[in-house]
Amino acid sequence: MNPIIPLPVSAVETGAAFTLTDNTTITIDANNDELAAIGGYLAGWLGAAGGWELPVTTAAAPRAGAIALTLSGADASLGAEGYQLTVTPEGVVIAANRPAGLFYGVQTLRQLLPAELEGQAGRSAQDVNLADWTIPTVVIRDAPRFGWRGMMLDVARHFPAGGVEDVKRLIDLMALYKLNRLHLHLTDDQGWRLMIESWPRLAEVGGSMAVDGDPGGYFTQAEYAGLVAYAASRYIDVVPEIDLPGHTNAALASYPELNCDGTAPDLYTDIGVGFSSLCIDKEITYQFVDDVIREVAALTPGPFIHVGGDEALSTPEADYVRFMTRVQQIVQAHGKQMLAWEEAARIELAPGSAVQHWHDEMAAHAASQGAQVIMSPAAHSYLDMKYDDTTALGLNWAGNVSVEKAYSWDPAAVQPGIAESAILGVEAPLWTETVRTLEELEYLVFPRLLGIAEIGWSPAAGRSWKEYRVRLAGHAARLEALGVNFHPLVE
Ligand code: TNX
Repeated sequence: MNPIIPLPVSAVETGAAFTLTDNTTITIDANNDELAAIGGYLAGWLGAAGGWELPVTTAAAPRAGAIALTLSGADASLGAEGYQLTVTPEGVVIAANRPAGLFYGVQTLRQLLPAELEGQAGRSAQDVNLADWTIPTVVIRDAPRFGWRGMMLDVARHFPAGGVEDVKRLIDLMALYKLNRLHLHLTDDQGWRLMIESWPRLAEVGGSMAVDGDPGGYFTQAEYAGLVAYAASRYIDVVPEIDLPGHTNAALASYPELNCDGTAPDLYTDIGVGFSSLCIDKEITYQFVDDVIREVAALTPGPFIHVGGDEALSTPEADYVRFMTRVQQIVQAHGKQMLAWEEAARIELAPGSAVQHWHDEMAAHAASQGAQVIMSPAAHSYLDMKYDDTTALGLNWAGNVSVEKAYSWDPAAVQPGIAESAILGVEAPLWTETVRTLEELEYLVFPRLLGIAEIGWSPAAGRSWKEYRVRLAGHAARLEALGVNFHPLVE
């Protein structure tokens, strides 16, 4: 059997094989548009890989020779994202309680098929070699350890060179490894990357440049809504971040009235942090925050709005607490829950607010207040750290993060005072101070993101680098077929 990442909870091979043929059909439960969409996604993947068309039909019961996707018959204990995948000589049945589970079962089926079938759009039926389509019979039962399995992309320091298409490619790659949250760091000192209709200069002026004076860019609201919908079709929630009250030079440069002295600073193209702050005593600051959060909330189906709160080194402590407390109220007034970097644990967190751990003990303080925590320890999960001293790209303030180091940690053990019950899940951030192109982005993200995906999904017991590195090596051909520019999988 091909190596599966993330490792399933259990997989028992049963000693025979199933071969897809041009008679294979995909069957789904009747009257369910979401299942029709997942069936179409699978048919599209198989079609691209084999140059054939598999019909998607509805069926009351699994049919011989079919790949059945059904919401009947799954164990309730598998929850909302779990699935059972049963391959027999007669066919494949994927059963789940919710459509998300079927989507993940489809990703596992995809990994069971040969890696060379990835990225084959344009093949014709004559190229199909039936031997390529044989998979061992197996019974897989699988469900995630954590509900939040994310990656963060900083589109502020550098805006993706290929715009929304680059982000969609990343979304597709995340889906293959069962990740379900894409946190977009939309604003920072060097750029504001989402059009806010009530404050258009944020994007027009604040989005016009990037680090080193590189080209800027921003998402229109229509483009952003399109990304949210595309991600949703891959069971990924987009989590928007508007970084406040520091990391705001791009906003301050766009509107002089947001500055305490009424004077707009120049756009900033260096990579220092901690020098900018919104003007905490001006009422227009809160009008600005309210307008931005209202527009962002309207674009966000999920429950959380991330409001940054990190490295506000030029905002006095008392001002920070007053400001973030008010921001928390504004987020709630727009029907959302506040998410912020762990520095925000300095305020009294409201029920439902959550923080993101990255470098110190503040998240433990949030947990002691009853808040949920997302684990992004820089020394293990920061995708912008160099792999080793020879890596040309990236930073190293948190040390080098080898492929092994990105895999070898546990969310419930890495930081004292944060119990498993307080942990929503894991997220790997890619800050883009040094990242200009999709190729560079992929080099830093892959393969470390696969390890983060496994930490978020697979049971802690039994995970080991020694075993994982072999499975990871087995994914080189798949990433190659997908055209991913990855760092060597195992050093
Ligand atoms: C720290 S992590 C930051 C970012 C930088 C990053 C570079 C965090 C909340 N703040 O502003 O981009 O380091 O690694």
